Amino acid sequence: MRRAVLTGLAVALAAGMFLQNAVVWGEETEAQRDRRMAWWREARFGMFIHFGLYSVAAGHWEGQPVKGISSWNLHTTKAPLEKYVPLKDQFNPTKFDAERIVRLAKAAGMKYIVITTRHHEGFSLFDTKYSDFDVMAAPLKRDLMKEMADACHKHNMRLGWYYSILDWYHPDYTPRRPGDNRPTDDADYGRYMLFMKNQLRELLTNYGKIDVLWFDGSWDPTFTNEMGQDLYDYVRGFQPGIIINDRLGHGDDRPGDFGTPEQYIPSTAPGEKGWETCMTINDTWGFKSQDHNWKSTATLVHMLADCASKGGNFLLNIGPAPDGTIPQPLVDRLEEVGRWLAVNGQSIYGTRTGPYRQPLPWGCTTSKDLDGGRVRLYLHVFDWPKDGRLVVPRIANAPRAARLLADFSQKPLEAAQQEIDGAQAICIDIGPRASSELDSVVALDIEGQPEMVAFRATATADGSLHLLARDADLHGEIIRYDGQPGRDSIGYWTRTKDWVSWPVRIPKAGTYQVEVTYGCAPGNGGAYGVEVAGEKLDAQARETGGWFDRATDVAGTVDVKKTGDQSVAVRCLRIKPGGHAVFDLHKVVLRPIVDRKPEEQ
Ligand code: FHN
Repeated sequence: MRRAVLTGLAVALAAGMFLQNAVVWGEETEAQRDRRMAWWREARFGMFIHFGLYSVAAGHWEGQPVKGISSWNLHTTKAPLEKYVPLKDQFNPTKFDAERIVRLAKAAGMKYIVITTRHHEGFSLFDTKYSDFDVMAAPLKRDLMKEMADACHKHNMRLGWYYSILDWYHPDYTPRRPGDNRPTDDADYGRYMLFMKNQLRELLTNYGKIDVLWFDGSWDPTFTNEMGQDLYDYVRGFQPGIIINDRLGHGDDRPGDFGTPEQYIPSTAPGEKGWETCMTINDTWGFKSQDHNWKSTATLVHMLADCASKGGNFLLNIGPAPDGTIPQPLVDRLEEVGRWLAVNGQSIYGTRTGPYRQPLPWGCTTSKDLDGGRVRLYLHVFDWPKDGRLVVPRIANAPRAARLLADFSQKPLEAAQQEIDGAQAICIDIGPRASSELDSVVALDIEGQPEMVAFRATATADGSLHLLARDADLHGEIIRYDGQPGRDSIGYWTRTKDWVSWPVRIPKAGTYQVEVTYGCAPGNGGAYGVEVAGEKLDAQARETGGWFDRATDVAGTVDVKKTGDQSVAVRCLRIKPGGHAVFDLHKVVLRPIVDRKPEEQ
């Protein structure tokens, strides 16, 4: 009875609200949007919290461990809904302590929190009038979102709501998940949209200021980009300053203020729109008692710096235990990250991308403008050079000052310009020992905006051209450079649309032998193409025993007709069926075989 009345009321209310809040934000200017997002871009680092009935299941079902991410327990097990729903009668996280969580986020140096108000399972962690499947129907009987909102507002912590479009419980949501055989004859997606709008209105009017709306689960075809735009405008109608992610539909033109790469960091800085990598500390969203695969704190700090070096945010996830406490391995790591940020935070917060589009052999860079026209480059040194000399490659600016952020004596470091590999660079004497086991940051002040010396491979004495992974331009989001000692390779080449290129200066026309050095783990490989000044050849990538067990193949020869400034590209043409990557590329060598007169340019 309660539901029927409420549904009817819901339809009237939401329709009314819809009309009242039918605000179209399309006319927001870029400058207005930048102002709205300024705090978020400055923040760089946030806490993600996944909590729900799946936390009670804790990665198990009927006494057996369940593979995959904990938050997908209901989907993975294909459990009948009538067996899953009673989990709510066990949802009693009496030790859930919002104040403690906010204090932990602050100790970690996090500037905002995004928490699941309702995940795909459909269970609402807030007191909602539009569903009986909520925290008030569980033994806990506490509005956890009210507790989170109060604690965040009290401690001046920005707060975001995670809200799932996908719903495995609501009778009006289609398509059904595997194992859910409920008929769909009466399912009405329009009514489901009203249900979501009613809940979103509750979440945006009952809990004070909300800074982020983090939608998720919009991949089913029943949800359209038009619906996404409708929800985007509806949400901003209640809180105009709110920031909304891009999980509101399909394809590149779906609405949203920022991109959301998940469990990976784009290899090169994505476009203008803001972006935020969300990442788990072990392998699962939501508590999973058997998942102890915790990332090291160094890995987490490197990820944070890598995101900032590409102009992105890092949203790091915790999954509270069934009793509401935070597992100690998470607390330990977050507190250690916070101690690092307490010393090096200026190299993350409020920074923008450094002058390099992808990581350098020793780490990555962020930057900030200083007064008087100088620029501060933050050099995040993950791998301390053994000779104590840090090379900042291909930069023409004069160094003005350099120091280690962690050196409280502020002892100036020797920094000088030097030609390296045929291009101007800055060399800094940073001494024999790293200042941090996590990430040693050198602050290098230069005169003026960075003047980068474009890389261009030139021929060695024998006329050959050596193209190394570290000098390649990467094109694509998944492919990435691995600069760890002994690696210097381009990996994660899992898509045919990702490719690499080098600007080169071809000294002479003629036939060049193309030699490719790569590694390829068992079960992988495929076909790749090399293009030299417009001349193409195709070749096969074979297994070499491992990604870093390298082999050098003669891919073939190309008859180069154009000389001077040209380009060399390597593309993945096909990945071996069953494999997931074509190879890890280390270098390409073009070796001249026969001379020819250069063709008219
Ligand atoms: O299915 C969810 C998953 O459980 C988790 O919430 C992540 C976090 O971004 N989003 C979806 C998977 O992309």
